[in-house]
Amino acid sequence: MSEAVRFSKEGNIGIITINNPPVNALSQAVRAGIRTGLEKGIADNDIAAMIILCEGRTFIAGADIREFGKPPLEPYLPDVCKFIEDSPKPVIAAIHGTALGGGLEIPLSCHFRIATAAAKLGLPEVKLGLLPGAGGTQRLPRLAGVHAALEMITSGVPVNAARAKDMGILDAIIEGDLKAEALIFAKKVINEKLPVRKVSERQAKADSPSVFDDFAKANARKFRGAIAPFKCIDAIRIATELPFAEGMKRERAIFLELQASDQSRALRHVFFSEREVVRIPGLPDDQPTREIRSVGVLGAGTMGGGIAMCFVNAGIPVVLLEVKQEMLEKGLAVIRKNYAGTVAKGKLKQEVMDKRMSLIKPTLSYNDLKDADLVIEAVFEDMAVKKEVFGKLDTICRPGTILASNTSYLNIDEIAATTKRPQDVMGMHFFSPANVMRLLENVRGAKTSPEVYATAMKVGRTIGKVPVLVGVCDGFVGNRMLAKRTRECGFMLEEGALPWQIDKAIYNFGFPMGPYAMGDMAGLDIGWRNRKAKFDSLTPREKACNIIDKICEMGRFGQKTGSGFYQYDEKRNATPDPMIEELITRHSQEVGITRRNITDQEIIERAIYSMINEGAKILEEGIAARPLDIDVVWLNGYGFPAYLGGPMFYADTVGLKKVYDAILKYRDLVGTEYWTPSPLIERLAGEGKGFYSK
Ligand code: 3H9
Repeated sequence: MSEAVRFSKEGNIGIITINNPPVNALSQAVRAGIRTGLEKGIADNDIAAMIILCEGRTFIAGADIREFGKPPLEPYLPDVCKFIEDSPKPVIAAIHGTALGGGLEIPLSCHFRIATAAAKLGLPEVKLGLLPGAGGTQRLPRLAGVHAALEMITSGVPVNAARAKDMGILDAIIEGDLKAEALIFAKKVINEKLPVRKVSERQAKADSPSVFDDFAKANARKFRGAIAPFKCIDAIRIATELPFAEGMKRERAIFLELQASDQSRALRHVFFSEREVVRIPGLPDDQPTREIRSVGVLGAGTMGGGIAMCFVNAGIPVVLLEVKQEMLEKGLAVIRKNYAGTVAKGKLKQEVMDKRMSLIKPTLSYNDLKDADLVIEAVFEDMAVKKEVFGKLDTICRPGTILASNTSYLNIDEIAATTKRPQDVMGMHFFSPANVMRLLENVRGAKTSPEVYATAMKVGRTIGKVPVLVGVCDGFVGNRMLAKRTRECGFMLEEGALPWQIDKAIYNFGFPMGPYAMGDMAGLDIGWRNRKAKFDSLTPREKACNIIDKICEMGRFGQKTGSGFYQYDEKRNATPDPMIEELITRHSQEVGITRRNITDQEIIERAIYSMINEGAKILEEGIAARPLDIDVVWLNGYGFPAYLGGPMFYADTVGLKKVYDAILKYRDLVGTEYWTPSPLIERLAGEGKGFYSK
C-alpha cells in the first residue's frame, strides 16, 4: 500500500488511515491507497466493517488541486467512491477538521458518517469554478434534499457538524476520541447487523419543477458572470430526473468541461496566489520576525477606528490615540455602533463585543504609545502632518517598535527619513472599511529591514487580511493602477461616453460597480482633493479634463450630498442625471473634442488594458515582485472578478499579443504620453509569452 494510506486491523474492524500532509488531499496515491485498503478489508474474512479516517489536522480537504490541468491518473475519484459504496461490508467515515469537496464525496459514498463536534463539511468546488465531480451533486440531494444541496453546492460554504446532522448528512456527532468512538460505532453496526445503506439508491425529489429556475433567479446577482453555480444547479436538477448512474455520467462530463474552462483556471490561480503571496521572494522560510503583543493606532476616524477593530478582533490590545476628547469619543462610538450592529444581527455575542471593546484603550497622550510593539498612524493625508507625527513617535516609542503609516499615496522613504530608525518604518495601507476589506498593502521602504516587513506580513495574516508586499511609488500598486483607469475613463467621457455607460460596461465585466458609482459612494471630494494636490504635475490634457472639478464645484460630492455623477433618492437609489449629461457634452465642446460613439468593448479595453500596462511597469520597477502580487491586490481591494483571476492573469487569458496590439491602437488614438507599451509587455508579446509563462 502507498505510504499515504495505511490499512490496519482492530479485531474484526479494518481501519484505512490517510496521512497525506498538509491537508490529506486526494492525490493519485491516496485514491489508489483507499481502494487497495478496501480491497484488503473486503477480501479478509475476519473483517466485518471498515472505517476511513485521517491523521493530521484535518479529514480530506478535497481533490488535489495541483493535479488539475494535468492528464488525469487512475483510479478516478468517482470510481473510488463507487467502489466504497458497492462494498459488501459497511464502511464508516470518521471525520475531523474539514471534509471538503472530494473529502466529503468519499463520506457520502460510505454507508455511515460520524464527525467530531468541531468538524466542518462542505462542497467548495464552485469557488474553484467547478462542481463536485465525484457524485456530490448526485448524492447530496438524495441524502439532504434538493434545497439543502442547492444552498450548499452553489455557495460552497461549509456547514458545521450540528447542521450536517440536522441535514441528515451525519449519523452521529462524536464527543470523545474520534478513533475510539469510531470503533465503538463500527461494533454497533456489526452487532446490530445494520445494512449497508447506499445513498445512490435513494430518490432526490424536487418540491416543484420550478425550484431550480427559481433558485437561479433568486441568486442571479450573486452568481453574476460565473458559470459554475449554474452548472451546479443543472447537475442537481439532473439528480432529480435521471437514474443515478446516468446522473453520474452527466456530472462527470460537466466537471471535465468546467475543469478545462478559463474561469476554473483563474479561480485555481486565485486560490494558490492568495497562499503564495505571503512568501516573500528572497527571504528564507524561517525569517525572524518580531512579536506584536500590543498596537498603537493614531487617529480614531473611519480608518483608524477600522484598523483598531482588526487588531482587537484578533485579541491584540490597542491604544487608540486622538488629539481631542470629542473626536476620541466619536471614534469609539462608531466602533461600538459597528459591533452592536453585528450583535443585533446575531453574528457576534454581546460578551465577545464587550471583550473587544475592553481591549481598546482610548487616550489623548502620545506617552501611552511608548510600550506598543507596532504603531500605525491613520491621521490626515498630508506629508507635513505625517512627518510631525513620525518625529514624535520616534522620540516616544521604545527601540524596536515598528512605526507604520496608513498613507495611500505618500512617500514612505520621506516619512522614514524624519526618524532615526528608518529600518523600522514602513507603510501598512488598509482599505476602507478597514475592518471589512481583506487587502493590506504592506509597503517596504528603501531602508525597511526584512525583519520588519516580514513581521507586517505575519501580523497581516494574524488579523485575517491578505497582505501583499509592495514598494514605494505614488499610489503603490492598487491606487497607481486605478489612477490610470480613472484617467482613461475621464478621457472617454470627453470623447463621447457617459458615466452610466462606462459604469454598466465595467459592471458587466464583473466589477461590483463602475468607477462613477464608486466615486459617488466614496465621496467625489476625495478624488477632487487629490487632483488639486497633484494639479501641477498633470499633463495639459489631464488638467483640461476637469469634469470632476465642475461637478464638485456645484457641491455635488456623491451619495452623501444626494447627487454627484448620479442623482440619488432618499434610499440612495441612483438615476442618471440629464444635467450631468449636458455638462459633459458642453465640456467636450469646450475642449474641442467631437463626441463619437464609444463601444463597450472600447471602454473595457481602455479601462482594463491601461491598468495592465501600468501593472507591467510596476513589475519592471520591482514595486511588485510577481504578477500574482498585483492580481491579489486587485482581487481583494478593488473587486476585480475572481473568475477572471486578476488583471495580470486576465491579460494572459486574453493573450498578451492582443493586449499589446490594442495598446498600440490606443497610442495612435489617445497619444504616446498615455499609451506607450511597457517594455515588459512588448518583450513578452514578441516572444509569444504571458506574465505567467515567461
Ligand atoms: C474537489 O474536491 C473536486 C472533486 O469534487 C472532484 C474530483 C474528481 N489540493 O489553505 P491552507 C494546500 S476540488 C492541493 O494554507 P488552512 C494549500 O495550497 C477541491 N493542495 O491551510 C497550502 O499549501 P502551501 C475542493 C491543497 O489551514 C496547504 O495545503 N476542496 C488543497 O488555512 C495549506 O492550506 C477545496 O477547495 C487541495 N485541495 O486551510 C478545499 N487544499 O502550504 C481547499 C489545501 O504550499 N482548501 N492545499 O501554500 C481549503 O479550503 C483550505 O486549504 C483548508 C485548510 C480549509 C483545507
